[in-house]
Amino acid sequence: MSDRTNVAPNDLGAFWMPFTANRQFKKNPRMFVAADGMYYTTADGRQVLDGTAGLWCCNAGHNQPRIVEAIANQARELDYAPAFQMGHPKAFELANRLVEMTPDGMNHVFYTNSGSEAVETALKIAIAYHRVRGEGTRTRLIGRERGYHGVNFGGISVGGIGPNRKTFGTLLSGVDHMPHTHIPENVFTRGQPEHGAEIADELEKIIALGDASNIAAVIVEPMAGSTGVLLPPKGYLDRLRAITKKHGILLIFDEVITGFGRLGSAFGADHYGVTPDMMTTAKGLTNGVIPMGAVITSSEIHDAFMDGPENMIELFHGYTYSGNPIASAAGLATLETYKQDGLFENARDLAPYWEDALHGLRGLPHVIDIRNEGLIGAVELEPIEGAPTKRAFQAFLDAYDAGILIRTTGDIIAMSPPLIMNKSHIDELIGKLADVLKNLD
Ligand code: PXG
Repeated sequence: MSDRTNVAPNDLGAFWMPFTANRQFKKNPRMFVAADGMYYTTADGRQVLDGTAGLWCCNAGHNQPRIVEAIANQARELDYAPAFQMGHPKAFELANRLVEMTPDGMNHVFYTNSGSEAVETALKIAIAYHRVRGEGTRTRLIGRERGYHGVNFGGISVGGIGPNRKTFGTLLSGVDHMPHTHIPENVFTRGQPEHGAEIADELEKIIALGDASNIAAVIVEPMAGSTGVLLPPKGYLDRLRAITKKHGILLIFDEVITGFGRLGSAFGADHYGVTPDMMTTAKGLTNGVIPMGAVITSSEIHDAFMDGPENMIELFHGYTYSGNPIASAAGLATLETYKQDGLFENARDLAPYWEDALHGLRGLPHVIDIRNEGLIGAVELEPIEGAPTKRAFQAFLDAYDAGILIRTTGDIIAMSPPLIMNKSHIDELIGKLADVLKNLD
């Protein structure tokens, strides 16, 4: 077993790392060995400011005492309980807390272990929902170009990121994609862009072609994070809502990133004032500390399944770890922390300062766009000709050396710091990023 005095494993070969350039990483590994609050500690003893809340998930910062204690206590009290045909109190308590936070009418929670599983679950529920109501022809699913809905087969099928789909065969059949909302008119917009609400009308064309009677659901991220922070133009989500409602199509918001305060409200649905039929969540649900995801559905969807003989399973779906006790305890402590420490309010209060700091990077070399919303920021760099992604990846490496953690996707730098941050953290993060950009080839 390794401990803090043995932080450098002598063989990195066995672990096939996810979404990582394995050979490059293993030649020059970047290892974190501890974390507290806003900072990681590296294996060589440096402090690195977390500009990404891990992977958009540690919204309450690291080593949060309430969460750490809840996990330890739960492990001692009840480590695991079967998830099928048995229950334990904390899974129910967490579901109640979640539906209290979600928009009116979103009243039921189905647990998963990740955002990807939440997406698969929501897509399956959508198709099954129409079937139990006697509309079994509604099986088609509609996603969006540049959408990210995790990495399982349903998610990559409705997703719109080429490399995530390219090598994985036939995917799901019966899927269409709407166009993305990233248009040149909105460059350097602060917050939600003005132009592009009409892009939602493309959905009408897809419906006309496929017929509403064949379509189960539309899935979008309210704000597309992973693809490089693409914001919904003003009015766009309202139009999607109106069109889906008109045609009896379910609207799923994938809130895996936008959930739990990232935009300064509990969910993207609140932030943008549009209520979907289902929401997928994960990440900030447990502060990223223990894997857990959840699909939150309207009563209408849930109730449609509560039919037939009472001794029958209503939905043939679920995971060994659905509502796992330790994950549930972590979830409860996380939600309590958000509330007690006013973290969503902190995100909202800091957002203008964050926006100003970010847009102060305009004019630095290679910067071709800056986007922000809540405590999310993106800086898009001009790609090196013939070598896309290289410039941003170099920025990531330089930033790490300079003591800040950022993310890159393509040539876009994305940041999503923990919601516990303060103005001096913003100064440090953006100040160091400015130095990195000034010196970038
Ligand atoms: N939906 C959305 C909207 C996501 O952003 C998932 C589903 C999948 O969640 P899981 O828990 O299966 O990873 C995500 C995940 C990045 C980055 O750097 C983004 C994600 C994951 C890892 C890195 O942008 N999003």
